[in-house]
Amino acid sequence: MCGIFAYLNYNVNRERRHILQVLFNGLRRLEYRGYDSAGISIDDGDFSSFPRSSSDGSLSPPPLVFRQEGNIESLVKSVYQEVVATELNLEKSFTTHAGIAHTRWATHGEPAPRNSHPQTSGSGNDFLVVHNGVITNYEVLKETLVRHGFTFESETDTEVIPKLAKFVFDKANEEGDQTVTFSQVVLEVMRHLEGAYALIFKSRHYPNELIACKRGSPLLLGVKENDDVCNGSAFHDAKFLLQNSNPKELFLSSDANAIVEHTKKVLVIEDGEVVHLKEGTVSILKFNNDKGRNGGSRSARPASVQRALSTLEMEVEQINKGTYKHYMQKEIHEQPESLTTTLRGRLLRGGSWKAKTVLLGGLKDHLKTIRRSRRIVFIGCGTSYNAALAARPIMEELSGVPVTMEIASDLLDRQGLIYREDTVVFVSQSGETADTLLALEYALENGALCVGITNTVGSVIARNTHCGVHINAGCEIGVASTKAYTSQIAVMAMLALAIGADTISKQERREAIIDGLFDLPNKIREVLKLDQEMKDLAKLLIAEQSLLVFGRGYNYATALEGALKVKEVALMHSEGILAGEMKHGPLALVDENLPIVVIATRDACFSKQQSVIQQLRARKGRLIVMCSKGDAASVCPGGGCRVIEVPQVEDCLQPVVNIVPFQLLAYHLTVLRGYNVDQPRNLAKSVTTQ
Ligand code: UD2
Ligand code: GLU
Ligand code: MG
Repeated sequence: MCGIFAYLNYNVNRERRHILQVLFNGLRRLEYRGYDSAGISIDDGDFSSFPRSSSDGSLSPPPLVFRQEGNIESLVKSVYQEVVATELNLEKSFTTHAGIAHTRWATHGEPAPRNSHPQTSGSGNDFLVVHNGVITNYEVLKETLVRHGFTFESETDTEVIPKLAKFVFDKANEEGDQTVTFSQVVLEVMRHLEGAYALIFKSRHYPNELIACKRGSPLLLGVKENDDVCNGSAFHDAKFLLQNSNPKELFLSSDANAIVEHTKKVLVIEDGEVVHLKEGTVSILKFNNDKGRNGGSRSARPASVQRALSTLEMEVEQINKGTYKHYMQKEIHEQPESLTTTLRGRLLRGGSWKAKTVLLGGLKDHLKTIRRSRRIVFIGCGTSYNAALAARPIMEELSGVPVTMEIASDLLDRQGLIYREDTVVFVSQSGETADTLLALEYALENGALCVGITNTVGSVIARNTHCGVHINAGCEIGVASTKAYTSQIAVMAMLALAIGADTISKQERREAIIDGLFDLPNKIREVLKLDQEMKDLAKLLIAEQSLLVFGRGYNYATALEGALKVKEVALMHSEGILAGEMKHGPLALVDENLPIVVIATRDACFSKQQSVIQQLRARKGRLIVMCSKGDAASVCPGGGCRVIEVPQVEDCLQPVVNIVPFQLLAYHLTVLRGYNVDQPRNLAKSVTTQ
């Protein structure tokens, strides 16, 4: 769920101080994902002076483990305090060393040092494990291990893993197999684990080695070879890279963010693979008979696999805040650029500049099937669901196919109906949202055509869908999604254009939308000028308990997403309401105190929204009206309500513009109220557990 980082320097001299810095910086790169505690493990002595020990572990000293509740800086502080107290030598140099680190987002057991990772096999730290995800069968495993004499000190599901590793290792040794390898131990452990996980193992029995494996949760390996010592062409041979014993530094992480500053050469570890880092080589074993992330019997023997490295397309600058105070602020303001990259290469004006079309490379072979489908189903959670909702009207209009909406968890709870004739569109920024992923497995089982819309190339959803579109919004770090939302809507509008591209009668409408898309980045630049105005509004609302947002039609989604932003970062109750439902309940709340935003930009619903405003004013509602430029007088005749004027765009693209003032409002409210903008309380960036 949260973050994993590991650093192995092989035949490269590194002082302990440096190793600690690399591990801490790795954790800082994962910080944005939200976490409640952190921990690391490094070696006490230099393992290279110890031969591989026997099961009693008497030869090599146990690795050191540091764990803290709270933020990374408190871990850093406590580690340096320990260093002083125990006179640990920071200048001590290691030619080879394997260190692991973790940020935890508690699922089992409260945030506390004993529940933080690395979790251990026992007092000698024979096996240490960092884990992202959830082990669903930990209770049975725990019972068995307790029967074999293990005592547990945490409430985590994770603790069974290092203990199981020790159990397997000890058993092999008792049976006289002193040659059992680290990967054999882990493969045996993995056979018993059910659930979703990314794991790194460190062991005093296997000094300077690490094992990484995963099922469901993401994990990458970064490889940095020392160019000075590598010669010529061999260096460029990816397979060779994984197998030579040149000096090198290896990084493992759940997130490319923590790797990109060291190297761009990566291996995206796949489900079921056991990646063994040993003596400068990387070997991979895999179960052939993989039954998917929920486990199941895997009787087949693991086979060794060859994989080539790929190159990360990310730039280090993308993960820095630049001149901004917060990632959320940076990401709001970079929307003209993120939308430009989303649209790049996908809007065509034809040779004559007349035939305007959309080209989505990932979909062109599937459009016929999509057009023939009986239904289009959008599936997402949170902001991604809202983005799909914003695109629903234009999708129905242009495709002529009915579109239904599903919140992923609800579809799974109901085991709702999905048919072979359906096209199911999965929307997820990270491409690893647990509920969306499970809904994908469910839709695949039911034979539907599965389309992904994600921001993360190589993510599980991108890989497991039949086809899809990357939104290319660039790395989004703020937990509250902003630029991914606007890019998702832009992509789904293009999806609607591509699906509907063969209907002559709608050619004019389509061209107007394409023109609108071309101009969208400019319009976003314009609406961003409302920054100060939204800050002023935030000052007015700072002490409010609640904020209602009324929208309808294209902007029903804006009401939901605007309220979600305010809720998730500013920690203020806020509710998005379909204006058509006003008289069926919400109207009872209206008085002169409760602030209400009404979205009344120009579209087919405009006159209905005007009447909503009148009815709210008749009840002395405290109104803030969002309208198209120049419409202040018509939405609020006689004055008396606060007005936010936004540039008008093609109706179906208006949600992209309209959400921006809400993002700014939520941002300023959060800062003014003194809350953490980038890591809102209790939330994580990508929700990889159910
Ligand atoms: C591809 C390249 C892009 C550039 C461009 C040139 C990638 C990732 N993209 O962009 O760098 O070279 O071609 O025309 O190499 N997919 C899924 N599920 C998803 C998302 C994507 O299956 O959730 C598939 C999609 O069907 C396609 C591939 O991934 O086969 C790449 O998708 P894309 O949106 O990046 O494709 P495109 O043509 O815009
Ligand atoms: N389920 C584990 C725990 O609660 C790991 C959580 C995580 O992914 O951070 O400790
Ligand atoms: Mg979200």
